[in-house]
Order: sequence, then structure tokens, then C-alpha cells
Amino acid sequence: MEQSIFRNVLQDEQRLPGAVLVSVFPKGQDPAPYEASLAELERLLETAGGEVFAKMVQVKDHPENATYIGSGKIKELASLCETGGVSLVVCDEELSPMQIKNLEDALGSDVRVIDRTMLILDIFALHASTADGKLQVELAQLKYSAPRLYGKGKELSRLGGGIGTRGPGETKLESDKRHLKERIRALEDQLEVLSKNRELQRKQREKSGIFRVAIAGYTNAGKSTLLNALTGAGVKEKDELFATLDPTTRRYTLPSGNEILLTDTVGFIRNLPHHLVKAFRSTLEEVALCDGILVVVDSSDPESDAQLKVTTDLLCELGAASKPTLYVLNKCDKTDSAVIPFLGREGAGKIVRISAVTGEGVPLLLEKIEEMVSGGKHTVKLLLPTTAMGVLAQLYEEAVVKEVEYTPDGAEVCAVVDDRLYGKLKAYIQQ
Ligand SMILES: Nc1nc2c(ncn2[C@@H]2O[C@H](COP(=O)(O)OP(=O)(O)OP(=O)(O)O)[C@@H](O)[C@H]2O)c(=O)[nH]1
Ligand SMILES: [Mg+2]
Repeated sequence: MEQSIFRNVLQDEQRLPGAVLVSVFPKGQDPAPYEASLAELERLLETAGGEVFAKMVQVKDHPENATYIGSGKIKELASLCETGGVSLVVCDEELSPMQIKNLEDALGSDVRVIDRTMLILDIFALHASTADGKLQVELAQLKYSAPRLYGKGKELSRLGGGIGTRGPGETKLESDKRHLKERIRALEDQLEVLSKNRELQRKQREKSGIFRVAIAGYTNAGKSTLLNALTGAGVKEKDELFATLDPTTRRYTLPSGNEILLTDTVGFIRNLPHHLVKAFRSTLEEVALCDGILVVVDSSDPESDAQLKVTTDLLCELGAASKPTLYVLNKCDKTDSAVIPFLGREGAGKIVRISAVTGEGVPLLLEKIEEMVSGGKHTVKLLLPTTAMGVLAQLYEEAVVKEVEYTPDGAEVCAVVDDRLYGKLKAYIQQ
């Protein structure tokens, strides 16, 4: 009996109070992306273990430099926090330390204000499992969150259940501000050592000559589920944002017998500040240094188009835009939609619809990966009518002709062609 009371008390303590989410929608602009971002902020909060008490939107020309929202809205927010016993406010944009301080001063000492990036870092802190991951999170928190945790001292961990302050560097964030610089330097040194080790490992892999494929994409697209489905890697797959922080690499043997290395990577998200991308360089460099990329998209998500745009922009920023890429439209078991306007016509031939859960489309994906590994070469069977014998001559010139069988109607040809010829010969290709 006593024990169950004890458990209840614990549960009560663990239950985090609701938070207010705040966003500024620019006047005269399409609110849709801002609405989507705010909905995503709610999911981020849930992933961090919190729940939403209310959402507050201000339509405004631009956010206030000093306080993010206007003075009228601050009053509204203050009374909302008071009525609801709310102790955490999360703003859906990167706030300056001064904006946070001013908002907190206006809202009273019981309310802590954090921004989208601090919340993301909090989730990273919860999910980091390797030494490398933990060091990167702590460093990013010290650089980003610490200057924003203004004067909240001892109450920090109580307010809002500690969301925004958790992580490997939790105690340091609260008490060690004086030693911030030294700690940052120490972490940078440790990361440097780890980075050198990784480089050695990578050189070994390069020597082995195995083709490296990175599985990249928006958070929650199904990257880990795909890696698990193919290799049984046992990576955590979960319906929450940033379930994966640390990359996992597995060997995989394609049906042809070709071996590849498949790496599951951290998910991308919109509005990720540039310096945060830099802070997670070592996690993201798996994508920058691979030989080919599978961009996984949750095709059942109404936001899939925007999510793909964020992903390709980030790939560009990481210098990986020109690598051979396949677009994997995942979760096809949940939707009939196969259209991603962002991919346009260029993407044709590089798109595969699959379900990592049911396995639908996976054999075709494997074929496409084979093609990617063999450098965009396609093994095709062509049926050439007598009128197209010139094509055979071109094949002898520009491709590898493996077999020719002459028939009364022309010739059946098996050849290995590159992307360019493949496009030109589509009319003759037999499925
Ligand atoms: N219906 C359906 N659900 C899927 C499919 N693939 C993944 N999911 C679900 O989508 C959720 C996210 O999957 P994950 O594999 O964790 O996604 P992720 O891309 O690794 O996400 P992060 O690591 O958080 O960036 C999980 O609940 C999966 O079960 C699919 O093909 N169909
Ligand atoms: Mg994952």
C-alpha cells in the first residue's frame, strides 16, 4: 500500500506542467508554414515529455526586437500563465538572450522562456547515447542555451520540469557559468580527438572500397525503420521526433552479392539554425562523406513537400547535393499519393515508393541501389525493330553489349547502358 502511494507521488512529480507555445505569424504572408511549424513545436514538446496548455499566435509585421511579441500580448500571456499555473513558455523561433530575459522579466520569476532550438537541444540531450553525441550536445547547449538561461539560478530544474536545461551538461548549465569558456574549450579538444579517430575509421572503410550509402531525411520519415528492415540493425524506431541522434552503420549485401555500408543518420527539421548544424558536424558528416544518399520522405505527411525542401537545402549546406541520390517515398501503406511537387520532373527515375513496414517496393529500391552502386549503369533488355538497327551500332560504340539475338523483326539486345543512353532508349526497353 505504502509503495503504491510512493509511486503516485513520484508520478505526480514527474508529470510536467503544461506549457504555452507562442509564435509570431508575419502579416500578409501565407500562414501555412508557420502553422505547420507550430504544430511541429507541439510534437517537439511532447517528445521532450511536456504537454501543451495553450497556443498563442500574434499576427504582426515582424517580431519585436526586444520582446519577440508586443506588450499587449505579453500581458495576455502573463495572465494565461497565471491562470493555468504555467511555468514554461516556448517560442517557435530563435530568440536572442535579451528577448528571453525581457520576456521572463515581464512574466515573473515563476515562468521560464525557451525557444525552439533550446527545446530541440533538450531532446538531443535526452536521446544522445554515444560519447560523441553527448559531447556535441553539451557543447551546443553551452554555446546556445547557457547564455539564454538568464538568472534563473536554483529554480531551473523545477520550472517547467527542467525542459530546456536537461542533458549531459545539466549541472554545468545551472551552476558553472563562470567556467563556461574553459568547459567549452575542453569539450572542443575532446571532440577533436574523437573526430581524428573517426577519420581513421573512415579511411579504413574507404580502403575497403565498399560503397557507402547514407539514409537521410526529415525527422520521423522512417529512416531507422528502413535500416532495421534491411539489416535487422535494431536501431530505435519511434513515432517521435529525433528518435535517432547517433549514426549507426551496418553492412548489407545486395541481391547481386555487392556489399554496401548503410548508415542511419540524425533527422533534419525546419528552422535549424546554421550554427547548430555546425555543432553537429561530426554526426552529419556521415552524410557529407558517403558515396550515395537515400533521402527518405514520409509521403503520408501533408507537409512532405516542405520537408523534402528542408532536407535538400541541408544536404546542399553539407556539400552533399551532387552525390548520387534516390528519393524514397516511404509509408506508401498509409497513402495513395506518390506526387512530391518539389521533385518535379528531374526526380523521375530516382523515386521509389516503399513501405519500410510492409516491405512493399523494397525489391525495386534494392535494384535502384544496385544501379547507384554501379555508377548509374543500367542492365537493360532492348527490343530493336529492323528500322532501328542504327541504335545497335550506337550501343556497340557507347555501351557494353552483352548479348544480341537476331529475330525476324529485328534484334533482342542485352546491354549495360549509362543514365544518358538509358533515357534515350526508353522506347525500346523491355520491362
Ligand atoms: N505506416 C508506416 N509507418 C512507418 C513506416 N516507416 C516508419 N514508420 C513509422 O514512423 C515512425 C518513425 O519511424 P523512424 O524509423 O523512427 O523514423 P526516423 O526517420 O528514423 O526518425 P528520427 O530518428 O526521429 O529522425 C515510427 O513509428 C515507425 O513505425 C512505413 O512504411 N509505414
Ligand atoms: Mg531514426
